Amino acid sequence: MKRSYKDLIKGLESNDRVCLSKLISSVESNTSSIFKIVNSVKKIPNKIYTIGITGPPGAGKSTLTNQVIKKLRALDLKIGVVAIDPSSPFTGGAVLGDRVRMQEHSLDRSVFIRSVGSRGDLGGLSYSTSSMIKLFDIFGMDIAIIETVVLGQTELDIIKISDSVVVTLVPEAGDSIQAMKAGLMEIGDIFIVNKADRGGAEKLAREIDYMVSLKQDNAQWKTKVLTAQAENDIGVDELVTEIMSFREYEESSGLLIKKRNKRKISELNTLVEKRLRNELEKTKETATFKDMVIKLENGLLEPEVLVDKVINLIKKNN
Ligand SMILES: Nc1nc2c(ncn2[C@@H]2O[C@H](COP(=O)(O)OP(=O)(O)O)[C@@H](O)[C@H]2O)c(=O)[nH]1
Ligand SMILES: [Mg+2]
Repeated sequence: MKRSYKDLIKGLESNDRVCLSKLISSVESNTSSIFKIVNSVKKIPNKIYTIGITGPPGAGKSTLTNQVIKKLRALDLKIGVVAIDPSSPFTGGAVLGDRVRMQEHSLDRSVFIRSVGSRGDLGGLSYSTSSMIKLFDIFGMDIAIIETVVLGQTELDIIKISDSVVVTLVPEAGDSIQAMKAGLMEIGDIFIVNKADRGGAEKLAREIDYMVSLKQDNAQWKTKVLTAQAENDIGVDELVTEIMSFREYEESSGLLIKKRNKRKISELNTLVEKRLRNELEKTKETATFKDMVIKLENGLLEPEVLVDKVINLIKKNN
């Protein structure tokens, strides 16, 4: 039997994983379904803390995410993961890789992992990811992890949803340059040079440390650059400790509230703009609007005069 939205939302609020899964699919396939959900829940807890793990493809983000989940589970935290690879299609190897690398948590009732492929529309993807985090929050998760590739400026929006951003790099030639080009140097709160077993990690870590220090003379938070071997569980404890201390800093300094409020305002702006554009499109179909266009074309009315009339028409139609 198909369950109604009302039932699904009730289930979500009472910790039903099937309902969480169904609602996640629903915001994934139709971004506007989050409106119905948010409007029907009693309260959004706003308790979840979001960690973004990003970097170039193959840097070991999924391996690292898997290890971080393990450490957080040891602290008895409930975790929701969204693993995104915008550069590969849904059935691509990367998504499969994510699944395989995080499979050990598939039986853990306190971990929920969703892999998301590309739909080509990064704006939509960042919106549906933020909706998924809201669902995790309502469900009662403590931590959300977003794993995503960043190759250029356009992917940065997805990671900006995070409360802290971990940039993962590897000691391969050119990685630091790529990080700079993609804007990763600006968004990282913590940097981690993975695959330290290959050598060259310390050197890259020092380079990044230097680059980060250049833009950080007066900052209260000193961005750390760590090295790790995700595969061998080396350096992951240090990473988790660092994430926790960054969170503490954000909370005690008021930075977290400031960041979240800024995000809410920008989300509101985007939603209002989108809604207004839709309303305008609808209004354009009305006879009154078409009549105005004819008058405009015949030189009977000027655009400056019509603006207010169009606005009034939109208002009247609502
Ligand atoms: N040598 C080495 N390989 C690693 C390490 N961590 C991950 N890998 C490997 O790097 C490859 C890509 O890892 P994956 O986690 O899928 O990277 P992602 O694309 O960034 O998510 C896999 O074959 C991993 O086994 C590490 O510390 N050292
Ligand atoms: Mg991955």
